[in-house]
Amino acid sequence: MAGKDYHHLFKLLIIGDSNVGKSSLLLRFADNSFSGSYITTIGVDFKIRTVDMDGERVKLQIWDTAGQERFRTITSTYYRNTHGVIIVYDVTNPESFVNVKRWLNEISQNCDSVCKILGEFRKRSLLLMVF
Ligand SMILES: Nc1nc2c(ncn2[C@@H]2O[C@H](COP(=O)(O)OP(=O)(O)OP(=O)(O)O)[C@@H](O)[C@H]2O)c(=O)[nH]1
Ligand SMILES: [Mg+2]
Repeated sequence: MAGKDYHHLFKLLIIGDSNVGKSSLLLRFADNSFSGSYITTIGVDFKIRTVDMDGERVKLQIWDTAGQERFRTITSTYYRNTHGVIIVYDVTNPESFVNVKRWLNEISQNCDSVCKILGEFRKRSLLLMVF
């Protein structure tokens, strides 16, 4: 780790429909905070959190994309060199779950080989991790 403050660096990408809680998930994970007001993400944003795992420092660089269709061209360029993609949907919005299929297609078009894990994360949002 000479010259670096971590042993491993992983780049993750968060995708999913607009207004499902992507930015809120990241805000909670990186800063442990929450805001009830909705400010749509313009293009792409990112946050960093370093976690300790088995004595190793793992730096997570997490990119939060805009769900709105009009930003799709910008956000699709962020799949490059990504180690994992997190698809988020809102359990109170069935359409956002139906659209998970579209997001999976988006991943297939932009990433080479991926394996998928579906896991429940918390009350409102579910995560589909694609590595
Ligand atoms: N009740 C409730 N509201 C939530 C939860 N997570 C997010 N919200 C609210 O849902 C709204 C949208 O959240 P965002 O995190 O901005 O959604 P987003 O997916 O980043 O949306 P885009 O940036 O437009 O793609 C905000 O008003 C949040 O406060 C949750 O777990 N429970
Ligand atoms: Mg957002």
